Amino acid sequence: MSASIDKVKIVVIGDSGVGKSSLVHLIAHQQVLKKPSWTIGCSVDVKLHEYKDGTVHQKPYFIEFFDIGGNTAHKASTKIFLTSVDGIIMVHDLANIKSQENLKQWLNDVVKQNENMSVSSSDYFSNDTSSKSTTANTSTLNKSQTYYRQQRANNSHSFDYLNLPPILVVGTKLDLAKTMRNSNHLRNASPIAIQFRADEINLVIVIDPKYLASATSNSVKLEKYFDKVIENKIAQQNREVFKEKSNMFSIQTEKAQRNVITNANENFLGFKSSSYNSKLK
Ligand SMILES: Nc1nc2c(ncn2[C@@H]2O[C@H](COP(=O)(O)OP(=O)(O)O)[C@@H](O)[C@H]2O)c(=O)[nH]1
Ligand SMILES: [Mg+2]
Repeated sequence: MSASIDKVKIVVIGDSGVGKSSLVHLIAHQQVLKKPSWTIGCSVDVKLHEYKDGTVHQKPYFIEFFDIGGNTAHKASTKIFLTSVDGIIMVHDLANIKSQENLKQWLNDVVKQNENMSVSSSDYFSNDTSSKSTTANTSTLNKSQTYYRQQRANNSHSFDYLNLPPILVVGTKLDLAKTMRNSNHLRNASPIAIQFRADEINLVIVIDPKYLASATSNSVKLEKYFDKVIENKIAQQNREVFKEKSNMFSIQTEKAQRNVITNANENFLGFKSSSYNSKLK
């Protein structure tokens, strides 16, 4: 019996030239990408990952990496690759501070394509027009939705209200950064990783692939990150099933309550009419 293998989608974002394609190639093929070519649009690579390796819950998963071309000129056409995201790898060049700052803009592009990443739309303010909310309720929901949308438009870097999938921040070109006069920043967690409570690894990708060799602390972190992405997706799927079931349950309860009321009314009327009849006799 061949069971189909489940998959998760991870988008790899960051400025052009930071090393996204080199990173994805190294993760997926355990080899250095010799001559990285300019990524146009998006390229997809796949890795087979053992979820919870070595435990009774072990299960193979495909991890799909959507390596998004960093050229801003193609942004409009790459949007379509940013939907249905289970995890985000944000890549920046440790020798180029600007590439870290720009990650917020890249993240913003992902959020714009995934309504479920906004707490405002998924958890509090359902877009479901079939729900039986009163007119008054609907107008408040719309006001709140408009408010959050405006917030998002006004401050494109405000991520406080977001429901983001697991994020991994990867700093590349550690070799180049170490030779910089001021490399103090390498000792501490990066501001971007702190802001998004993201896991973080710093690497030399092309020159020294040993940084990701198996059983190194980086590769362990990476494996754990993939497990987290899968775990998060499973939890989300369970929440959706639960939501569906509880909706069904509330519809059934409502029907049952209506039946009880109708029966009670009928009994009451029946009782009245029978006692009335007996009086007449
Ligand atoms: N020195 C050094 N160069 C790197 C490293 N990672 C990537 N590169 C080089 O950076 C350039 C851009 O890499 P690429 O993967 O095409 O970046 P992308 O545009 O983000 O996909 C290439 O010439 C790589 O060989 C690294 O860790 N150290
Ligand atoms: Mg590339």
